Order: sequence, then C-alpha cells, then structure tokens
Amino acid sequence: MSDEVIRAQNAQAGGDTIFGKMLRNEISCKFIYEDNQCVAFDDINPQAPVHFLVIPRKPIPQLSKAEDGDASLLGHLLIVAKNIAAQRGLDDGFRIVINDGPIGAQSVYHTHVHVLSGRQMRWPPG
Ligand code: DGP
Repeated sequence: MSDEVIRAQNAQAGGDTIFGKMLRNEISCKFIYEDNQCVAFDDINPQAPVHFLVIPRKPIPQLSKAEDGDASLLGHLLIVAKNIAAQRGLDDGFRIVINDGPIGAQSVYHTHVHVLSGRQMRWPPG
C-alpha cells in the first residue's frame, strides 16, 4: 500500500486543514493562479511531471458534502483547471481526479481538484 493511501486512511475529516492555512497565508505557498473563488498550486508530492491542485476558497470538506448551491463554484474549479492546463501547454490531455473519503484516498479534507499530466495515464486507476 502506498504512503499516500496510508496517509489517507489515517486522515481525520473535519476541522481546519493545511489548505485552509495556505488560503489564510498562515503558511507560505506559491499560487500559480488565484481569483475570488479559488486558488491553484503545485502538489507537494507530485504523481506525474505536471500535478497541480485547484481548491475553492470555501472550505467544502469533501465533494460528497457539497450542496446544490455549490454547483457554480464546482464548475468554476473545472474551468480554471482546464485554463491552467492550456496555459501549461497540456495539449495532449490531462487527468482530473477528486478523491473523496477513505475509500477515495482523500488525505486533506478541503475539496480539491487534482490535475495530472506529462506522462501517459493508465486505466483503470489504482
Ligand atoms: P488527497 O489525497 O486527494 O487529499 O490529496 C491531497 C494532496 O495535497 C496530496 O497530493 C499532497 C497535497 N499536499 C498536502 N499538503 C500539501 C502542502 O502543504 N503543500 C502542497 N503544495 N501540497 C500539499
């Protein structure tokens, strides 16, 4: 079992997260994009040559806790993800992942969109 999955199985849902601290500038993080709804930054533990995260400023702990009123915000995250992918020249494609809960191997309980590229992705995912 990978370190990432072990970390996810030990993760606690609820409360503040490392991403909340980054959004409040309590810990430093170089944002590659930001607007009034979301920010994006490179993953600290990249799983591909390109691996960045797009996160909402609103602390939705996980996708399964999102509400109907979050539809526009969640759509915005995907539009931002594809815009950054285009800026980075990912013309041959990319993989979008949203992990949810222990089964989904979520380790940070602040909803985030993974964008991975720069190598051939495989299917089915592990
Ligand atoms: P997930 O397992 O889906 O919850 O993914 C969480 C991701 O967050 C994981 O790929 C590593 C990344 N991450 C965790 N802490 C930090 C951090 O302090 N900085 C950055 N840039 N990424 C982080």
